[in-house]
Amino acid sequence: MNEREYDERRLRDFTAGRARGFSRRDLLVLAAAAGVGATALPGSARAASPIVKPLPPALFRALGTNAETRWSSLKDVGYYVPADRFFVRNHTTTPIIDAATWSLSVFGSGLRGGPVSFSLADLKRLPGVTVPAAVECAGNGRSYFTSQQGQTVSGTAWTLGAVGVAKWRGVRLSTVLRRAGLSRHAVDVQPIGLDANFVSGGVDLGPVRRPFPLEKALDDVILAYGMNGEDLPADHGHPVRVIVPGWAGIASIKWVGSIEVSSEPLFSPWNTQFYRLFGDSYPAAGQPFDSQVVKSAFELDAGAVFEAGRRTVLTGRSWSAHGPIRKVEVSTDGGATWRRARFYGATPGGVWQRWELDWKPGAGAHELLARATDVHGNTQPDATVHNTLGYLFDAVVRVPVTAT
Ligand SMILES: Nc1nc2c(c(=O)[nH]1)N[C@H]1C(S)=C(S)[C@@H](COP(=O)(O)O)O[C@H]1N2
Ligand SMILES: [Mo]
Repeated sequence: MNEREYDERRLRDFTAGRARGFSRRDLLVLAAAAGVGATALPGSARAASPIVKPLPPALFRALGTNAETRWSSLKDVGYYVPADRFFVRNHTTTPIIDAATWSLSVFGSGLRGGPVSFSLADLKRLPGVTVPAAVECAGNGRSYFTSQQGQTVSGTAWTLGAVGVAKWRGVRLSTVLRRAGLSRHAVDVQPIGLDANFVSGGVDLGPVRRPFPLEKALDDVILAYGMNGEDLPADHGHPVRVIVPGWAGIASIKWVGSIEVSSEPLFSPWNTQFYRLFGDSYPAAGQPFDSQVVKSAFELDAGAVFEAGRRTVLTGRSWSAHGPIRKVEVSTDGGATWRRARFYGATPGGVWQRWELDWKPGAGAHELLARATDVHGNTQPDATVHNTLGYLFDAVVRVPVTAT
């Protein structure tokens, strides 16, 4: 089952009042109780800054509690994005969690018995897997709704730096759920973060959490304790996070402390209020969304300056949640003419494709465009249909550069 089918089924349940965990009534009650503050969580101290790692301007653009990777910092970097430049998307603040005392509680009506707890050592004793996967914010590229399409959207004004591919080390969620004693009646799984509750418009929405179906949980989801051969860093979910390959980044809950396994559908504000397409082109209750869309980025920053008349090599990457990239076309003249980019490098897991193109710019202003197509024929349009929360911007991005 894909994310869209699942979301659509659950939306019908939710609007029909068949919601446990977070119903429409809960939403109204919460809205009425505006002003409730964030609840302190035991065992997780807040750091002074929302992000623990250094954010040098050569590697990141800081955006409130978040930071996006500068694409120029990925030039000459391998397939995987090193942790020192991997984007951070925090609803609140990175919590500092002691791995020695941390434990994961698996609980709920979808288990045969009561809650089962796992220490980090318990998880590391189970068979391990290493999985190349992207984490990409569903709002990646959001700022282009405004700058390219003149539309109003709300949310973090990412350019294209809210994506990264890493080699995640961990244990399959299926292994952990089976150990915990999965019942035949289990349908939904919802990991819950240990970071502070998220408060939106004065309403305490509780801990960051989002459900997915058991089918996905048993397919390719992992509980990761390693990233690119190191322990998971604080900002990316230390000691353990969920990785849900191909799904919107919000599914990959960081600092996971518990996982509910339910015999009934589960809901959270992160699949009813957020991470849904709202706007003139969509149903009033919002349209659930599928996995991430096709995107391309040059490994440079807007406004980059080249030497006029000198041959250079433009590089970039393209990716699609639906499968490997088949071709990438690049324009250096604002979309008037297109050339096929050359692919290079290994592509473990087919998560993204690196490419390059020779270019000898004349003096003056130029506009660079890259358009990818995946093996299923999904490609990038000239414009993305507007949605108010600015998700899933898949249109071709126009990058201004100059040569002098
Ligand atoms: N507990 C928790 N998990 C979370 C989040 C969060 O704020 N809290 N943000 C989510 C979102 S919206 C995204 S896009 C990814 C970002 O992962 P990263 O910060 O490791 O890049 O984490 C997801 N998991
Ligand atoms: Mo996100």
